[in-house]
Amino acid sequence: MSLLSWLKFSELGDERGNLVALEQDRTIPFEVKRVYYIYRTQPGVSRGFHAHKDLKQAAVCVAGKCRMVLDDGKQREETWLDNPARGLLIESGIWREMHDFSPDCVLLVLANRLYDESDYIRNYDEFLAMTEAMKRG
Ligand code: T46
Repeated sequence: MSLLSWLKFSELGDERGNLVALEQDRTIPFEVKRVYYIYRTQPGVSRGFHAHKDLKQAAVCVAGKCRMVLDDGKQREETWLDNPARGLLIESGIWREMHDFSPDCVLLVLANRLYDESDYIRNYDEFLAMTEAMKRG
């Protein structure tokens, strides 16, 4: 099964331009407790390199583009985030990396929990051990 789960947002466009509305439990399939955005990423910088123990997120590039890599410990998939009308759903227990940010990239992320550093797994070997432990139950 693909790790790439997309949310398609309606573009409420008219002659003035476009508008996308993101609503909890409607366009976004979870309770939205936190919103953050990543912008002015410096050339050549990659971000992420961690997983979350218990966090759902939806990531949408509202301007520009970046390349998102998702990894569940068994398979690794990547995609470009380059469409403000399309969000990528990222479930718990998924390693993520973001690469190749365009200079104008604004990556908007909605999350179902408040920030909690203890929810992060920032070591890849530790992440693999966690996915193995989950498989064993
Ligand atoms: C994720 C990817 C897509 C906070 O204080 N509050 C926050 O809500 C966030 C997201 C971060 N921070 C602090 C923690 C670090 O000191 O901001 C600093 C940068 O965070 P981090 O290095 O984790 O940023 P990224 O771009 O590697 O990862 C972020 C999110 O942290 C992460 O949850 O899934 O974007």
